[in-house]
Amino acid sequence: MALVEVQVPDIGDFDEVSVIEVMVKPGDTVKAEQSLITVESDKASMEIPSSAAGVVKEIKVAVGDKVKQGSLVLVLEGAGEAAAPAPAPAPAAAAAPAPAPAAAAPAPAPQAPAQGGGTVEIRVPDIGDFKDVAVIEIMVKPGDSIKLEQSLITVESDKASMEIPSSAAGVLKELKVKVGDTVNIGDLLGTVEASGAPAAASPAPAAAAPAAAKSETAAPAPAPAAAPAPASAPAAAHNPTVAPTGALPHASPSVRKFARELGVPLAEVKGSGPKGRITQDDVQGFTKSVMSGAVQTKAQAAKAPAGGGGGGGDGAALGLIPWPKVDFTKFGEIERKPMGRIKKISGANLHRNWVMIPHVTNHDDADITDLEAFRVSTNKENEKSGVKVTMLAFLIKASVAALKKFPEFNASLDGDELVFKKYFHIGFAADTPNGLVVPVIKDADKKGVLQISTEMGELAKKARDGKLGPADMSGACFTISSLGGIGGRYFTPIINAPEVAIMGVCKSAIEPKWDGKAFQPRLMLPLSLSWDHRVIDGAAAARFNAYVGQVLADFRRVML
Ligand code: CAO
Repeated sequence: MALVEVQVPDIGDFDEVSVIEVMVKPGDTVKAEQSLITVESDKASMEIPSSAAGVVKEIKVAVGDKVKQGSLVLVLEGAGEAAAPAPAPAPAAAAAPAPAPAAAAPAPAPQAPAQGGGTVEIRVPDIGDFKDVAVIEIMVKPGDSIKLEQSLITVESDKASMEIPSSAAGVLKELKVKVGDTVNIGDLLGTVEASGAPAAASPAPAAAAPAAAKSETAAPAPAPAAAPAPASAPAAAHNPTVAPTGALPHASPSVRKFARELGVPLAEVKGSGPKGRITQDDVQGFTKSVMSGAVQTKAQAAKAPAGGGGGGGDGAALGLIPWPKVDFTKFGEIERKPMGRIKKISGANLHRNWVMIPHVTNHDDADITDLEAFRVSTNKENEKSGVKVTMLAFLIKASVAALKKFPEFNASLDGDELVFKKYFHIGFAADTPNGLVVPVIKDADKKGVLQISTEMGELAKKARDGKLGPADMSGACFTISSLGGIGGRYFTPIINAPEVAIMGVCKSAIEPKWDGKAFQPRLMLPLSLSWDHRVIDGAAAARFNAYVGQVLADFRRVML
């Protein structure tokens, strides 16, 4: 198989440019003219296309390397097809240097009147084969003193962006373009009251940029003189490009360079410019926010302790506004205490679950009049044994019955698969002095209410004493969070991932219920079922809740 070396073609007047992105890897099949790497100078960036088709055998450059015309980019194997356009960039550019290099680095169009001062027209220089490029950024305003080659505007096509430099030094008198305009070679950008210096400086850009050299005689409209040239073939080799392609942030090369110098992760900066383009001000603003602690970079957030370090860190990663920083002492006396270990751990888990699971909560009521009477009489009978049965134990049994009837509630999401569990371990939220923990009653389907009550008592004590081990708290299929002993009507419990539902229970109360003839005082238990809408449908959730209610209303159903 033939091996083909792909080199950096003629990239204009750039001596050495940095590789900022490598777009292919060994083994990739590339087409002729497919972009391989992105290189960047301080004024422009461009994608370097492949001169042939084939399979990438070896990559000879890495991000950060400096390359120039002729540098070896990679070696292709089995190249056969369409090799013709490949070397084109270099020789073509050599033959007619004007078009392509200009696209890479727009050369200041020489302006005859610049000699010795006077008003100089600044026009769009040769920008390769790009037509109707949009002005996306204006970097100067009338009255500004500008230097020769200072960037005036940034233009952008769908593939490329570049800064257009001034062809003269002086004071900007007039600006003829605005953001959103489209421009072409030779279009008037503005006028400069030349300071006189450009006369001497003039030859510099000419020497630096072949485009300028070519049009030395053209006085008022030098750039259009070069216009026919861009139609020539090598343009593909000279796509100065930025954000719209690949994964690069939407910013001009100089802004990217600025961000790199400061170590700012540009991908995390929100652009305020057109189409979300990141400006130098955005980079500065981001830097200030990070320095003041109002914003964390993703790298900082990754290093921060679980829980998001005060609530602000994760917000930045989610693109949210910073967490409010308040000096509470301004309003009164305060005391600071570190968050406890359990609070930090449970907080981080709750936060993740709340953000990642699309929760819906259904509220319902269960008539537990008869069950409560049974519970009270059972407790009376068992007074001597010391085992006290609470409503929660019945709820655990009722939940098992509902999980059996609705298996998707006894499942977990694992990628594109649902894991259905054939076991029935039920967690219950327990309030402890140190925070919330969830011990688990294992195999609740195989245990009676008395045994469940006994185990719950033991686990709750262990929880309060801070003695629960990991085994006591793992393996739950479904969780019940009961605030019934405390109060409240309904709430929206957060699902304990990777479970897909949780039952919240509040305090029962006697309510008048219509039996068809009269209102009857019934003991009603409020149920709040939160469920993962990725796994469970609303109708199933309503049925599940109703079924739990039916079981609690007539506990004989548990045996069904
Ligand atoms: N309605 C009315 N009264 C209720 C009730 C309900 N739904 N649930 C319990 N009660 C009563 C009990 O009957 C008991 O009364 P008596 O002392 O007169 O018999 C009293 O409230 C206290 O019950 P308890 O709370 O000790 O027992 P429990 O089995 O209901 O709960 C436990 C045990 C460990 C779950 C509980 O102590 C607890 O920690 N609850 C808080 C859970 C929590 O924080 N959840 C929120 C998590 S955030 O999502």
